[in-house]
Amino acid sequence: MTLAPTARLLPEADLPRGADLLAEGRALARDWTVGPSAFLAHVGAVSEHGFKRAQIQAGAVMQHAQIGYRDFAKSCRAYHDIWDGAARQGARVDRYGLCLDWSMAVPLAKRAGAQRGTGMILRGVEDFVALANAAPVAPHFGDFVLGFPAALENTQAALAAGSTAIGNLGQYFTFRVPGHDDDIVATAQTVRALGLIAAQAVPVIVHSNLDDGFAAQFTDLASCLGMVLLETHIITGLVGAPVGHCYGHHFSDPVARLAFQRAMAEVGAAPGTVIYGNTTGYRGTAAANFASLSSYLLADAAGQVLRPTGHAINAVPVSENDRIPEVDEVIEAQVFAGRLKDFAGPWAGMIDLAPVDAMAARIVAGGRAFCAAALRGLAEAGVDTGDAFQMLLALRRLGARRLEAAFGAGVPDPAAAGGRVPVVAASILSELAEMADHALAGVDVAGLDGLRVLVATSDVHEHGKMLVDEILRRVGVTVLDGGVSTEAARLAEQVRAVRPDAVAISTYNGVALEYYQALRAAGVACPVLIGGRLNQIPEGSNTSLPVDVGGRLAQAGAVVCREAAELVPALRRLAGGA
Ligand code: B12
Repeated sequence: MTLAPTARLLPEADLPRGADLLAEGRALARDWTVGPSAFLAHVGAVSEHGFKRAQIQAGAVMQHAQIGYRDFAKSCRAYHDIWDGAARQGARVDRYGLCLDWSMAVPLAKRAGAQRGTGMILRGVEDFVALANAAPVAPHFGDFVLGFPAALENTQAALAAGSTAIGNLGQYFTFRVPGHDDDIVATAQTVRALGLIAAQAVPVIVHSNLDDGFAAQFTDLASCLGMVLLETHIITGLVGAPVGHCYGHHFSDPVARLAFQRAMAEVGAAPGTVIYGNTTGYRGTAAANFASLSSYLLADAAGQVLRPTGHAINAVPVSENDRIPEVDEVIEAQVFAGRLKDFAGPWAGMIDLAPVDAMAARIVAGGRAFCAAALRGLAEAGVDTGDAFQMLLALRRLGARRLEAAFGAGVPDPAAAGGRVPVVAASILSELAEMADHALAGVDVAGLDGLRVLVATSDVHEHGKMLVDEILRRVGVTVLDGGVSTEAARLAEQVRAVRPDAVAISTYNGVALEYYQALRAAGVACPVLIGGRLNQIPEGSNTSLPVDVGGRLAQAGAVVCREAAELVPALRRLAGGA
């Protein structure tokens, strides 16, 4: 398959040149350098890149925790107390992924009007510095820095705070910020920030969480590795900075998880930042989630023992699918990880590496084929593959599905979800199919013929939508695609255009009520079903806790669905059935 020519991919006549943007960023390195860091001083390193290399040599497995509360003082306390609490119980937290709010993607000057999610808001450089030095743990500014309109100013602040791992290139490709969706501005600011990073006197890792990016949508793990290679071409080849990859949220099969780690080792994608916890595996109670935690973390720790890639392991607290975890829960998870590492060496002896390495070899071969085909195809379409700006923008505009269909390593098959038979299938599709089976078990599906439902998401989380789409298709309802990260006003336009019988929204970012009200205000009058994470931090509240808004949504007229199993009965009621 070939791509549309650049005329359609990058039609603007006056796009900036990557080299100029990088030079602008480099020039800022006179004033913006890696600041003093409690972590670097403590471990006696000049950057986390060097620290990771030393840990690889020493055979040590590093630990990563994710934090970021709306209340800034609480975030600072957490930064210290998690490190301290874990250390008192014999575990060492090496790095924190700092979870900024999505409003932080908007430049400070315009941030007041930006829509807020549930994450941490830092008011300026002083906040970055105070937070990142609250304990000797490496600050990894991995969310909402690179990839957005505020990329440059957030990178400056992160560097000043002594951070030497900054991201998130994965988010650049897929995350959209309501009202601030100009991809040229986001790309230009990101390339300037990359120039500043590359010009530092010490190596600063450009972090990319593959699962935040296209890995959540690819159907083939070979395509995920292909992205690693493409991003390395851009960041190391064109920008001149080290890149550190993260993966894990969607990797539920331990064999594929380990195979992917060994595939990364094989292509030299090390040191990586973190192997993120398999958060999509958390669907039950704390007790059930402990089983998922043990399964993925053992594979990750054993992987580092067998073939270290410098990725820290990440024990996600078992409360994560309920709410943002509390400090004591993060400590508990870190202590769990510290102890599990003791078993990883002995357990590694139980692993038969032959099938794992056979899978890794297929991922590597497929990933290389994907990368080579993408570079060739982009060049044929007129993209300058030696220009970081053009490469980033072209990949972002193409999106995961078109990229995989055009350049995937699998054999083309129109019946396959990704347009090709995957070389090594990603597990998310089979997991969603199982969830659909579960949701439809014993449910009366009669009487839905002829219904047309417009399905959309308010943010990047699209598995809820994929599940709803799948269930509706199975019961013969016509699915109209309302898109992903669709702003309420845009969805209302679509409702006017296609006149569905109902709208189904999947929402996760803590904006459920606001989003629903905006839809109604924009004139949507048909029934609206809403599911996902139905919570919100109350406006004006300085607490860190989102509250459930299901009751208020129902009062306002929404059809609130806590489970996918409620979808069909709700539609039957709307259609006048039972
Ligand atoms: C996968 C995931 C991601 C992936 C999404 C990939 C993708 N392309 O979809 C990635 C890694 C990209 C991601 C990113 C983020 N995430 Co996230 N993510 C999750 C996770 C692990 C699973 C959510 C999911 O898709 N589940 C699969 C669905 C099918 O199952 P379910 O959620 O149980 O839904 C059930 C029902 O609710 C129902 N359902 C869902 N929708 C609908 C709709 C209708 C109409 C109906 C009938 C039913 C229905 O179907 C399911 C079966 O019953 C959750 C934690 C968790 N374990 O739940 C966090 C979570 C949703 N994420 C969260 C956050 C904060 C983020 C980020 C903001 C983090 C950050 N700072 O970067 C970003 C989002 C940025 C942005 N711009 O929007 C928070 C939300 C916090 C809140 N609202 O309180 C959660 C809860 C994690 C947490 N505890 O902090 N995330």
